[in-house]
Amino acid sequence: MSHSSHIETQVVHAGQTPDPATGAIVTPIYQTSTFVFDALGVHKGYDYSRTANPTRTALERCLATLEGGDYGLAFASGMAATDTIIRLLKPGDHTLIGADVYGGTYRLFKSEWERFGLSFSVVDMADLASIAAALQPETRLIWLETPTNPMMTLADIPAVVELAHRQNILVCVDNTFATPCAQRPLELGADIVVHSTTKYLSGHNDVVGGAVVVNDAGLYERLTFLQNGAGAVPGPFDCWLTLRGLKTLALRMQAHSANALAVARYLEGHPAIARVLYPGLPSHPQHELARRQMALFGGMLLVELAGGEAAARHLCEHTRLFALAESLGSVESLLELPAIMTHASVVGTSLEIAPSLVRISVGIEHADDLIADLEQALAGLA
Ligand code: P1T
Repeated sequence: MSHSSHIETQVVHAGQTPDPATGAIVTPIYQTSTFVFDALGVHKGYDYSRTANPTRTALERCLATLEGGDYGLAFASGMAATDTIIRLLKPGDHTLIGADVYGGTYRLFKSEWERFGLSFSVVDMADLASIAAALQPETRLIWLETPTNPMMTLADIPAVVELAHRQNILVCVDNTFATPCAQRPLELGADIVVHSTTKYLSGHNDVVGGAVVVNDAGLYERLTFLQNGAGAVPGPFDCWLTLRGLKTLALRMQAHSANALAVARYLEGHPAIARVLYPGLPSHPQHELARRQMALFGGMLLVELAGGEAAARHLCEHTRLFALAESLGSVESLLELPAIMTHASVVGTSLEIAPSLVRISVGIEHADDLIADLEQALAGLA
């Protein structure tokens, strides 16, 4: 599959050819841990499924193509992918992370990686001057989420890359919220793309997974060593489910984005809502950057309830269609209170999320039904 074909075509075909043994059009689930050698030192390209498995290879090639990259690696979760990237660093190295990265990413920096001599600073990635001021001689990595989880803040990827590359600093972009349908960070100059494939890429709330995509052969070699060496790999069935979900990614992202815009506009006009943060709304402080950098604005939004924490809790507990749950990016609409759910691990730090904020993952149901559900849930508050 060439990188020049359209993403609607790539999601269906990239990395996948009819099965050489049977002609099966769908890549089979190669549910095997080991592969028989033809002779000593001679095999058909696979020897052990921690190292490589054909279902995983298909997924890895598909992910690489979608991100416009040369090399893809699949992991057992988004956090396993993140942890593997951090292992590229050595004691004494310094990383910049955004002011509202996913709580689990912050938690590992604070409670684990710091213990191994990896220091980090938290910066507002929307502000280039803050990034420049936070750089140290030891800085080796800038970790961006754009849009961020959950504040929906954007980082100007090419501008950050320009700053970073002057000092040989790697730029890693967590592209989970945007997906390659909306934004391809490698094409904007980033060195590494990371995903929780648990979210939009698999898209159906039925599998946990992660991915890394790079262009540099040396980085790929190191990451492959770590993927095999530490072994946080996904099983063949999980890879197959992710490939299955990916086939409709382009269609789903159109639906997520259209629904999210409709919901965002509705909520922006509701008296119980003090603020809506959605990159597709002209009121988003970085709407111009969003238009420049993103082909779609995605399905995630954040709302602040005028009535504070009590109102936010009320909304979370009174929807019927939107399910109260962690995670995001699936066909089903979800909502949650980051302060006590996904981002509980940053309570008491400068990254704390206000309890009046509700994160909404808009699914692909009919927009009118979603708005009617929010209407009835907010009725008691307006
Ligand atoms: O859950 P896992 O597949 O390990 O991915 C971690 C992760 C990484 N990056 C981002 C931007 C994420 O949102 C996540 C997981 N986030 C949630 C579970 C959540 O509800 O926000």
